[in-house]
Amino acid sequence: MPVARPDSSGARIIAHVDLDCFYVQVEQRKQPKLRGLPTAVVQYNEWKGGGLIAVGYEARDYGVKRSMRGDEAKEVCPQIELVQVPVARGKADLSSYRNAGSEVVSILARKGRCERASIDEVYLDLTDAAEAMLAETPPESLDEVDEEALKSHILGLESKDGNDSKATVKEWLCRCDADHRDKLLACGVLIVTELRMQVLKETEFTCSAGIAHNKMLAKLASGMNKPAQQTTVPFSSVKGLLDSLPIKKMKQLGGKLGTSLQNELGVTTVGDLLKFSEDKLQESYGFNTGTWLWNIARGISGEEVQARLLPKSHGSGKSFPGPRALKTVASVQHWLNQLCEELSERLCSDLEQNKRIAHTLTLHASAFKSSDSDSRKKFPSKSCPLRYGTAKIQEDTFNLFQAGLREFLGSFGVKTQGSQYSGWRITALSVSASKIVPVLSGTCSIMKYFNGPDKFGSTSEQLPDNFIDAAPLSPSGSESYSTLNSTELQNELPGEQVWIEHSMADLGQLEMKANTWNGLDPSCSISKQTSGQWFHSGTESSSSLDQNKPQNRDDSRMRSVPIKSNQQEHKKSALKDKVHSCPSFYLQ
Ligand code: TTP
Repeated sequence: MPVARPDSSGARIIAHVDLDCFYVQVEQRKQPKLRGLPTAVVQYNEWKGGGLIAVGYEARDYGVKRSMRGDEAKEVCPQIELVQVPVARGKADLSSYRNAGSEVVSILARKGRCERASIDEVYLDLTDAAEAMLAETPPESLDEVDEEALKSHILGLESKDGNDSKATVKEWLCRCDADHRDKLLACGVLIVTELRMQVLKETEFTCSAGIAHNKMLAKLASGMNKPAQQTTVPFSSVKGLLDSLPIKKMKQLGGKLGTSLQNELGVTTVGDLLKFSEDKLQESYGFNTGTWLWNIARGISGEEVQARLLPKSHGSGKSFPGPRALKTVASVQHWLNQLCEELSERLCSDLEQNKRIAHTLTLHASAFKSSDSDSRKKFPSKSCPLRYGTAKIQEDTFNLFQAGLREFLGSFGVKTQGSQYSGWRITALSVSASKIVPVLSGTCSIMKYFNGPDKFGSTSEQLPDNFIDAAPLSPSGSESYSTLNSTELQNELPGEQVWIEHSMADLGQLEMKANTWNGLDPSCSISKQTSGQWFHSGTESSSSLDQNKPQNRDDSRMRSVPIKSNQQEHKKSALKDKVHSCPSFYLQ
């Protein structure tokens, strides 16, 4: 539900930067011979040449669209180059795109507070940089303005007769009689131009940008002129922009709320909302949403740019449409293991590079029963505390799946074990890790992470506001953003939490000392840091049990232990298991 936030006092300069046909650019950088050719990226899949997920601008000129299959694209553009998304573990491997996005973020973050909003989108708060420029080198003092800045689009600015548009833009940028807001915006235009040029120089990627006084307007503007262009929204042009903007184009109004506004209030454009009083909107949609609607009709939005360079969660998912739906527990377990391997790898690299740890593991699935009267019943999402180590994640995820399946089936009473057809089908699976926080320096008890006062919610280990700025940028930064189409899921979805017994009853007593540590998890290989705070885990443990295999001795013991009845008996072995699953970074 949208929430109205008061517009911050004073003019802010916010930019929204969006990479152009992002996956295509990444593939073209890998294969420079594709540059300038009509190109699209397809999801691996033999059916009709796979689904297009990114279409280059040259291909768009031929009428190729993202909704097409590869075969269809070839019909409208026979010379199109179709590049397959990299595949790992039988599913799309997006790591090269994530890494490429991180490269861009690290450049953009140099000029102001930076929020990574998706795999290829960033918000920047450039207010301080713009204020500084205005104080030191105001645009009106410049003899020359960068050619690229002169290509900017300034909404509401008409080219005067006899003047080319660059001259008009220059005049607007360098006006000395402009009000403070527009002067700051002009500085924002110059700063964003510079950043975009720097991105091009360092990464070879082009991007488009919107520059405005708030996030909402900046986002609207960034998509107006693509590729490789930027659009600015002066305060005086806000009304004109919103008056004609179809209501469904506005962020958060593309769904049910937008439909209701159309059907109930006869609203077709954002500007139409101006006809309604705040009271009326509140009466129809509740206090918060009513105020939010009243504000957006006027271009008011106080939403802050969050300092966030790293993802809030990691996820790995896959869908199994139509005949590929999974029908047996064994096949589900196979795919869960693949997804968990990927998730575990990403968690380890986040830990290694950013010193962050995730607390919650969540499983989501889509399913249906083949002979079901209650076909709308959803497969419940399930969560539990996250234990590090691939085998542990696989084990816990499988347990979550079984808990979900039992609930999903209810009294349906179908067979859930074995490899036989069981009367249910799974059409999508995804596993995610959330509640990611920095590893506290000086932490020497693993209980902080495994059995703290609140395993999920009200932990005191909240992400500090300035954490992102202080943390090194993840070159493998992975996203919880919904960047994928329906074939590959990558979501952060809150799910119901389920507690899995982990035989952790008395681990709280454990004080682990670095010098006694030798049961390290091979699934996280942490490089030794010069500070001496980190330990190499991979080689030291290579001769111990392979914890990547769910069948290993520790894991099967964990699975077979009835925690409550045999707690004392198994305390020691469970403790050992936990120690084995604990990455070395908890120690110092
Ligand atoms: P977008 O930013 O939506 O699109 P784009 O960058 O390809 O093109 P544009 O220049 O119009 O912004 O998506 C970013 C990347 O996310 C895109 O290159 C591929 C991926 N993606 C999917 O995998 N599936 C999807 O359904 C969408 C919309 C994007």
